[in-house]
Amino acid sequence: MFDAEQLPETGEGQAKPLNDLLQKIAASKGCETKAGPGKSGCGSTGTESTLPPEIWEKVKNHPCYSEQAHHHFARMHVAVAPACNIQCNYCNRKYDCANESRPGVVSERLTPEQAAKKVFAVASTIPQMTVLGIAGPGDPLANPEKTFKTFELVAQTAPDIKLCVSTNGLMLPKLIDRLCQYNIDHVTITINMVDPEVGAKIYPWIFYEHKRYTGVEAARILSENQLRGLEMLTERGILCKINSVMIPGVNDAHLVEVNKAVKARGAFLHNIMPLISAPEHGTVFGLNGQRGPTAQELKALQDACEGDMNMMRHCRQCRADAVGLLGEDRSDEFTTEKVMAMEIDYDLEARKAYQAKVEAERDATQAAKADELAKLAGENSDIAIQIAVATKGNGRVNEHFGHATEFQIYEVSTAGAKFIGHRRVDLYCQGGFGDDDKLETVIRAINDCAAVFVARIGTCPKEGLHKAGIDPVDRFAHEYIEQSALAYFKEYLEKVQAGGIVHVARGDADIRQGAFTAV
Ligand code: CLF
Ligand code: SF4
Repeated sequence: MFDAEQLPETGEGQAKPLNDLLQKIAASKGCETKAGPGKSGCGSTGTESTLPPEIWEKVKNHPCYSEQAHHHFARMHVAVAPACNIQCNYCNRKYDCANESRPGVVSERLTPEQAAKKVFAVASTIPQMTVLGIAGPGDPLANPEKTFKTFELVAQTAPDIKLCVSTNGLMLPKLIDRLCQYNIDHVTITINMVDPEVGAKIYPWIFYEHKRYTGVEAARILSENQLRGLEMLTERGILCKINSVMIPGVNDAHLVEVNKAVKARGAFLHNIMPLISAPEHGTVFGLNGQRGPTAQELKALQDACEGDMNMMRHCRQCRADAVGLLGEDRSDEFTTEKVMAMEIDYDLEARKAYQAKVEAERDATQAAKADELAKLAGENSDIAIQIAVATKGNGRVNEHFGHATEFQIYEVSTAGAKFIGHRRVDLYCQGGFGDDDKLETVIRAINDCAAVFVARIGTCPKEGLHKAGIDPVDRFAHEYIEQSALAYFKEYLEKVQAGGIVHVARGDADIRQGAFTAV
């Protein structure tokens, strides 16, 4: 807990353009969602009880399509697709596709055969790895032979692994039949605009049907193919997620229109990601000083777009060769050299048995959350707080403060505990001692939170957090996150009601912008 006097001054509130934007978004609520095969009003927070059985079956073990699943199930990417057919102003082609990866990341490129062996190696070592995605380093559908060959090889040996692809959408209408042939039932399309005038500010050129197009014409062709491709996919019952990069002053207000357009075409999930932009990325936006959104600007847009189609908030902008749970990266354990030397035993039954245990753990997490929420029944308060959590996965508070490379953020109110995002941070612990500069960056990253839950924390960072008005809490070590957050919130409300503390809205927080070369 904290005293009101310890709190830093609250920011002056949201900038005017953002308020205008929110009004516009509120007006867009209730827009038509055309139902169709494979679609549902629920998204990444959907559960077994809220989703149709056939949709639940598709999302229950997919860490990107189900927020619950992302605490327990892993994905992997193989970097088999180097070429790209468009140019985005937030991308430097020296690095991985920035539509799914953070800028500045370079993945190890593989042939389809190497990729397939890597998939079997990872699946044998990490039985909770349920999804293979191809997301770069360029555009998978600009490299159809390599992409489809990889899927074909994997499907032959590992039929239990879900196949997933992420694309800029330019080639979708032309490749839709081949895509269906390979049983790919999750497709992500990055759609940043539905107005070519906006698109011209994001895409300087595209290469289509042996010809280079520029400006508004390029954006128009891209947009038409993206929306047509989305329609064709949903007509065929393929679950579609839309990624959009939020670029303040360029497409932030316009993403409302994008949200409406993709909802109307049956998209399952919308993932609005922050632009990550810094000069060292060498991108057009990085070099011209284009900023990314703050944490609260991003949240406000996600909240306002959240209607019939839920928003994905747990995306980690993974690298094109990522391996492991979202937020962790085990790709170093599976370099080509190591994989080629591995003896692989692909044991389907052992994988199924392990995954059944993981599902039981997930069900226990949900039951504990429901029990705790029942204790808040009858409380009548409009207070909501945010809590940052250090976790290694499994839905538990199980990471030390100093070892955390990210914090998961939950919003807690009488309505429940809801995952609303994550914040990447510099490691505080530098091998035996804490770094005060790093503590500053951690505090800026979670400055909108009232508390931080950790498995363990030292005296120095505790004091720093207290001074910043953030309550460091280690008494829920190894407990379930959401159950703990609700228990904390109940005590918080009781203290507010008893006059022990004064609830004050927190300020904004930073989304880290620098280049990432690690996870
Ligand atoms: Fe990969 Fe993308 Fe499939 Fe997931 S990632 S191709 S849908 S398996 Fe997931 Fe990573 Fe975000 Fe992508 S967290 S970048 S949304
Ligand atoms: Fe880069 Fe991906 Fe855009 Fe191609 S689609 S330019 S790889 S961000």
